[in-house]
Amino acid sequence: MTGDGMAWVPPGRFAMGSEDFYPEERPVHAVEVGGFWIDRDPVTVREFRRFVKATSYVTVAERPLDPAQYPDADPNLLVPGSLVFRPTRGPVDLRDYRSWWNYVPDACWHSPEGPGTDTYTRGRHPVTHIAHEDAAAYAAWAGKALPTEAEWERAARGGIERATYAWGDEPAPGGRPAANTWQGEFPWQNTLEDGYAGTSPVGSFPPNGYGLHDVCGNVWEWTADWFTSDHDDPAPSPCCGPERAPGEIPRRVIKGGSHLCAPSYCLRYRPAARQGEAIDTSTSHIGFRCVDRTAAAA
Ligand SMILES: [Ca+2]
Repeated sequence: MTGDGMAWVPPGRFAMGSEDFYPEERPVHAVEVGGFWIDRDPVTVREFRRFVKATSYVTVAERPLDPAQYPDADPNLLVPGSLVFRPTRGPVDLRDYRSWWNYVPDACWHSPEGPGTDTYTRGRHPVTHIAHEDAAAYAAWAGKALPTEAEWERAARGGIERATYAWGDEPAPGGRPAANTWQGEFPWQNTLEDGYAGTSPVGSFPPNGYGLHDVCGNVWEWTADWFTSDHDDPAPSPCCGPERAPGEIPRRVIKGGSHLCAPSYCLRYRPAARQGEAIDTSTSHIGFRCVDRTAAAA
């Protein structure tokens, strides 16, 4: 399986994090990572369909919700579904994400905008509406694993130390967008300089130094790590799970930003950027890729 669509990331030390953007990325610190293989592209709709056909797997977004688990939720929203982005008609208060995120019943990986939508022309797009356990189930089936945050960030940096982006420090080298992000005023005016309003076929933008596509933009990608508010905050042991307030859904780290990242709102299409995502949440802009730590170097 390795070598086929995967790239080798050599063992080594790298500077993880950034001091220049958001507090959760601080401090920059040296991390040692063993060598591993990683998918060159995010897992696509076509690949995920193969997994579902082989296993009859049902994603979290397709399952009924247990009211006992969501005591504060509106019962009308306790139906299978997922969060779908919809642009607003004009400028809105950027602190209220409910203006552009909509819980859409029956939205899922094969109906990304809800009933009546499909993925027939999006086989090579990254799969979306994937909760953490969906990504982990696919990885196990494929004989792989989800990357740790450090593995993901080292792979995304492509061997360029301390650069802002996966390709260097310039936002758009040669005046051309280097990733599928959001150009214009989020969340209402998308000027589409990169050619894509939503997800884009994997590999539509140049690879980084390790041969990886779409590490910046397109879709956020799940990692195996629990989220902490910064790199000084020790991550809880994976066996114990994260510390959290009662009733709060634990969060894992997602990386890479998405087609919804606009510099004016969320400059997170960078290797150091990170967010905590509730493990049961799926959206139209989160996918994943896998690693293989077991196979030998090429
Ligand atoms: Ca775009």
